[in-house]
Amino acid sequence: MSGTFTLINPATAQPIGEVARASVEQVDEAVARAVIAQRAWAGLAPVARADVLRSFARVVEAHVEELAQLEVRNSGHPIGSARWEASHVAQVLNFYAGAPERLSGRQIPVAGGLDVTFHEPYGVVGVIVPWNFPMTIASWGFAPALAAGNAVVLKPAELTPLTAIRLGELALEAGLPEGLFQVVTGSGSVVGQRFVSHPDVRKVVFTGSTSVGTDVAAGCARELKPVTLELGGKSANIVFADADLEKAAASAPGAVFDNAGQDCCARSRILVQRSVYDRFLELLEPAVAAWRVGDPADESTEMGPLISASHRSTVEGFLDGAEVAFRGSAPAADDPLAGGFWLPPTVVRADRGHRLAREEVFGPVVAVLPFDDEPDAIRLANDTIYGLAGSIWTENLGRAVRVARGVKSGVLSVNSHSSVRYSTPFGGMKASGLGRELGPDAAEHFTETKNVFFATDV
Ligand code: TXE
Repeated sequence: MSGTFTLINPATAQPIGEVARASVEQVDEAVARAVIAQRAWAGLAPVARADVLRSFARVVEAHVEELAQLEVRNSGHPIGSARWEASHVAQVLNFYAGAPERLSGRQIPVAGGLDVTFHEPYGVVGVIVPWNFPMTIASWGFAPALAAGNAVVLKPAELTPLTAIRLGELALEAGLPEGLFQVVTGSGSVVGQRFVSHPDVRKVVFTGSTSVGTDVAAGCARELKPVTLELGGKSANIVFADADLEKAAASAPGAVFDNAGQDCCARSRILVQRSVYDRFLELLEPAVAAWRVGDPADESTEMGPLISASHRSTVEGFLDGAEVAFRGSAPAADDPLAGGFWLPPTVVRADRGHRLAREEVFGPVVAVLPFDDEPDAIRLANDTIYGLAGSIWTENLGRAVRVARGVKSGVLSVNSHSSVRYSTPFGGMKASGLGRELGPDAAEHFTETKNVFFATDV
């Protein structure tokens, strides 16, 4: 299958361009080019690879505004967020530019000789990216993979390929060799599947839904191919009675409504200790009302539209029969942007067991549930198939430590909602994923250990 697909600006529902739909043959040609480019790349001195990646970082830095504007049009991200995302890509590249010269092996004491290990690149790595954070998630795969001596073929999501395509061009401008980092646009079932089945793609990085991720992992298992999975989430924001309630309530909207809730780390459940439940909701209501939803191009906007009409109806479906406590705003019917895929931020009182309390919504909907005590909070936080992120609000240090150890999630934050820093590991437990991205060890995850013994006996 080939041809093109049409891109839509989610804030206006208007078409903004056509993008090529690659065929299996075109994927195979890209992989063949990558195989050749990788051999030369891995043969370069580590400092030479580091220099090229630093140059790539600088070129991205010089194009932050252009990349951000592309993301505003293609994904509906508020311009302030899009600028952060583009700068983050430059920072990720800069951070992993340090890796080629730091991928040290070990010297292991053995009898009769010298034993050393090498971190060998896999070869070609396939990176499959979703539509929610097109640039940043792409960079978490391609930057450390390239740093470790691999070539990368990258498939952006069908809905949001524009920034990835531009990053592919900027890589060439920065001096990356032809074929080393290629962006192949097309459908998941063709391009993504070919990354899974192609014998020369030796590792796959997938971010997306848990159901597709499970199939990708099964396909990789058949090829004995390692896979990193970043999947869904249903993260809890746990607020204890002894917390700074004003601060916890003021920051809660950003923790779930950022990117219109289309964030794997969205704190889409707020668990509040019963004794302060009503007080917390009183404080949350004005914070949600003040959350600025509107034109993504406006500097003061905090939340844009959902990604597509069909995704908005999926999210709306979750609200059928739900007990809505209060809602924020969205462009009114007479607004020029009213045709976009808007949904106001929505706060729901949910029972344990309701699908809003357990399933990933991936939209601006948060479920608020009361809990009784510390063990109950941990039990409730863990009452989902997911285990990606979470926040704990308490002024009691011992409690913060106990709850952080008790919640089965890969990324937790106490008295804040931070999840992503390029220098710290990121990834999920349970159905939220397999493996970790970012942090000091990510480049090593794109290598295989080789052990070599040199006999010294005469
Ligand atoms: O994801 P998909 P979609 C969740 C979220 C969302 C739902 C669906 O709940 O509403 O998933 O989103 C490619 N082999 N998350 O449909 O289908 C696809 O082209 C190989 C959560 O966008 O999983 C795209 O590039 N690849 C998540 C990528 O996989 C395939 C982020 C993700 O698509 C493929 C995104 C196949 N058979 C969605 N089929 C998070 N939590 O961050 C599709 N793809």
